[in-house]
This record gives sequence, structure tokens and C-alpha cells, in this order.
Amino acid sequence: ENGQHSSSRGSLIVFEGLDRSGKTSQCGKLLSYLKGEGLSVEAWRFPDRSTGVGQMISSYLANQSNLDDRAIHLLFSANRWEKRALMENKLQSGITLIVDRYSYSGVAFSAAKGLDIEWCKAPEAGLIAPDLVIYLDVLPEKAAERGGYGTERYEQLEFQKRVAEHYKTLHDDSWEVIDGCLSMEAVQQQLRELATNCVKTCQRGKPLVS
Ligand code: DGP
Ligand code: NA
Ligand code: NA
Repeated sequence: ENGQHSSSRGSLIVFEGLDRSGKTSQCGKLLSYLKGEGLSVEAWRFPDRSTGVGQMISSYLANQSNLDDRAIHLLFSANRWEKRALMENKLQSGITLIVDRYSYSGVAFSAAKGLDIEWCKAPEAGLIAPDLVIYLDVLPEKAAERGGYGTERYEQLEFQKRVAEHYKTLHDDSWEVIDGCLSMEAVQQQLRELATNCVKTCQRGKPLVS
């Protein structure tokens, strides 16, 4: 701690939601907005398919490989762990990260397969805690209607319904639930306000926690 304001840290802002909930578009818009406000900000996403672990995950999601449910769970978690040090460095150097999916996806998607939820949470302990989690709330049926799902493994209505049920049990104080059925602009307006407040709170010295 050197007491300098210039050392203020960036914020970890996480987006969560079902597939086709609109997260990716909203993340992109929020990134442009915050950059336009002069903020140091980067967009990340998990799974990060660019790493060796990420390529195994990508192949699994494309149904090109099969893996035991617990093995793939641990790979998704490892994919977050392999980026942890870089994440911490970026945040400590004042860069805000907007992250499309994080540990909550890890727990909700694996629990939807029937794995014990506490078992699912365990490997996530020690990752950096988000300052703000934005959950884009869209009914599974509505998400499915949005131009339809792709062909990836989890993009099926019955599975997404179970994911939604598990997400509901994961809400904590860092969560803001946004109605993802509002217009693109109305959602974005709320996100800008939430993100701006979050960034200010972190700049004022809110500690980074794991
Ligand atoms: P996306 O690239 O955001 O479309 O994510 C790919 C799919 O993988 C999507 O259906 C959500 C799912 N997913 C994301 N993170 C995790 C995770 O940590 N564990 C599991 N089991 N699924 C995940
Ligand atoms: Na997807
Ligand atoms: Na992702």
C-alpha cells in the first residue's frame, strides 16, 4: 500500500445468464461505453478457448470429445485458475475487466447435470471475487426463441431450464438481476449506471478479495 490514488484498482464485473440471454452483445456495448469514458477496460470471457485447456473444453462443447462430468467441470475451473494471476495483475494495475461468464456458470451448468452443488463450488474457492455480477434474466423459453440455439452441447431447452433453477440459488450481495427482455437500450442504460458506480467504489479503495 503506497497510499497513492494512482494505484486505485480496476473492477471485476462479471456477466452471467443462460445461453442466448444477450450477455455477449451487452458486454460489447458496455466495453465501448466505458472506453469512451476514458476508462482502462478489457473484455474477457470464460471459457477462454485459446489455451490448451480451453481447446479441450471447446472440443467437448462441440461434441467432438466426451469427458466425464467431473473431469470437464475441473477443466472449466482450471481454465479460470490459469488466468487468475493475469487477472489479479490487470485489476491491481487499474484495469477494469468485463468478464462474460465466471464461476457461477461453472456451478450452475455442472449442477444442472446432477452433480452435488457443494462439490461443484469447491474448486472455485480462491478465485478473485467479482465486484459486480450482472445476471441477465431471460426465461429459458424466451432465450430459446431468440434465433434458436446453436449446436453446442448445452444449448437445449430442458437443460437450460435446470441451469436457470441453479443460478437462482447462487445470488449473493454482488448480484444485480436485470430483466433481459427489456430493450437493448434499456438494459444497457442500467448496466452503464451499475458499472460506473462499481468502478467508483473500487477506485475509492474497496479491497480485492478472493
Ligand atoms: P459461451 O462461450 O459463453 O457460449 O459458453 C459455452 C458454453 O459452456 C455455454 O453453454 C455455457 C457453458 N459454460 C461456461 N462456463 C462453464 C463452466 O464453467 N462449466 C460448465 N459446465 N459449463 C460452462
Ligand atoms: Na453458447
Ligand atoms: Na463463456
